[in-house]
Amino acid sequence: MIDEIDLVKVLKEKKISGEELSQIFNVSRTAIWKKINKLKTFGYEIKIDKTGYKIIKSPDKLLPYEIIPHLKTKFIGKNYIYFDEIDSTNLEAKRQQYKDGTVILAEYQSAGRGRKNRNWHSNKYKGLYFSIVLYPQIEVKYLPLFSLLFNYSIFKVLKKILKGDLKIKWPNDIYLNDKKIAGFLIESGIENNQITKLIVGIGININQTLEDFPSDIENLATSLLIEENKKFKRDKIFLKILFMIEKDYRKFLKEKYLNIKDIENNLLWKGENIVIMENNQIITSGKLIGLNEDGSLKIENSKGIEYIYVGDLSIRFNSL
Ligand code: BT5
Repeated sequence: MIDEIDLVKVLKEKKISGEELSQIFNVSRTAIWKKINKLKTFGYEIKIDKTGYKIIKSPDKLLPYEIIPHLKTKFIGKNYIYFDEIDSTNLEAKRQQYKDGTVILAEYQSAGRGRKNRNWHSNKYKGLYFSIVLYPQIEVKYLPLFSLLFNYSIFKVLKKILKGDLKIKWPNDIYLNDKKIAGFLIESGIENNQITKLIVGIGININQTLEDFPSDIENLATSLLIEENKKFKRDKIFLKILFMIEKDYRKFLKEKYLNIKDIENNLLWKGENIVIMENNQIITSGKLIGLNEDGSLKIENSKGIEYIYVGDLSIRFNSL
């Protein structure tokens, strides 16, 4: 059996003959030739001449060969499941009993989902669409904090590489210059008051252009490319995110504590008048004060302080 990850590594390092490759991997030259052809179908540009093979260009894809050798994590992503296309990575995470830390990524989702069965739009090879499978075994009261925990992990990674105005929108989104660049769909399995399983679905718009977004979200959605006027390396961002998520997740499980103030300081619409909607109905409104220790949102209105546990936020315009 040829370890394809090793083969790609060797082919990237230097030009190497078929003879040498068959010795290294202890297989026939025909077997090597077949693997080379397989890599070509993935988009690798391989220079082939009488003296050997060399990868001269790798495809802009998040293939296991491009991710696994560069992972800096202890368990998240070690089991990395890659799809060129799938219906939804969250659905896939539910179809099988994947082990702790499994990351399922798709270049394109034909039925990407948001919360409440809303739709998540993906553009092939332009965003990050993935789900992480975790088995935290922690009391259910911590569930609302997980959205904020992962949201803040991603926020920190993006903050380091972006110039624009990055904000956390409670509870599940990240906004850049007042438009949505990322959303989370966290699904959980609960038994005996314990969170036994978490499926953390994450969608991030990276290299989309304006034309890539359908008309129903063109005023709401944006990408890193649109806002920062440059193309980003998806693999680099993805690897950093997995590292940060693992670090924050492990710390949280150990300490059972999240520094809400850090998140609050970066909250979208803090101090502004907002409305809270559920199923397209306004359920309440008020001034956004901040976050409570349990992850709920704190607003102030004529009734005093209200704590919000579910709902979608929007800014209050004068006409409302
Ligand atoms: C979310 O829901 O924002 C959660 C999105 C989670 C997507 C990931 S991708 C990997 C994993 N597999 C899945 O199937 N899903 C997860 P919500 O807060 O309900 O927002 C959904 C709304 O965001 C939609 O109704 C649109 O208005 C808007 N939207 C859809 N696609 C978008 C995009 N690419 N960028 C920005 N906004 C989008």
